[in-house]
Amino acid sequence: IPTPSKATASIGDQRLPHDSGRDLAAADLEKLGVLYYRLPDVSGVDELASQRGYRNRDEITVSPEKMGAVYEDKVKSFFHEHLHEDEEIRYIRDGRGYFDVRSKGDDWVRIQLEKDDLIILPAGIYHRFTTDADNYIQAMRLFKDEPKWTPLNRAPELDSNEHRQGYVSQFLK
Ligand code: KMT
Ligand code: NI
Repeated sequence: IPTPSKATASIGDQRLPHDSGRDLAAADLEKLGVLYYRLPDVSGVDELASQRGYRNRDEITVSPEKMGAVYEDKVKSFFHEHLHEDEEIRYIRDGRGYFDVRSKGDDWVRIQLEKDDLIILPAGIYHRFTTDADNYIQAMRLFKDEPKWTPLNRAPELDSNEHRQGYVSQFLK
């Protein structure tokens, strides 16, 4: 399946495409433990959620209209490289944005997402998020009971974090 995925440069405006011209397939993402689905019908999300034991969901709109003065700070904080100790599942309902994940060689891989795209980032993967130049995305966030979405910013100390170690041993060896 061709995915709307591109690699990215590490410099310049985070909201520009940084398109390397090298397309990725869903299989390339799978090797990094990242799952990508195109789900035009919300029933596909319901099915996936029940299979994986996700009973809760909410929606977030990231835009200057919705967030007001804190928008720019929020977007900067989402773009700080981090990991989580739980998976992160996002289902895009409107607008567009980019999730960047680290490749095996520690390069950034940019994943462009739009309405009806669903992405699952495994626990322990280093990543970041940004809106694009349109400054608007609406996303459904799926979670179990108490989501552990605290971003742990990239740091050498995290090499000994059990969730990081689990990710590295499963996907980066
Ligand atoms: C995240 O985890 O970075 C976010 O929730 C960003 C907004 S959802 C597209
Ligand atoms: Ni995150």
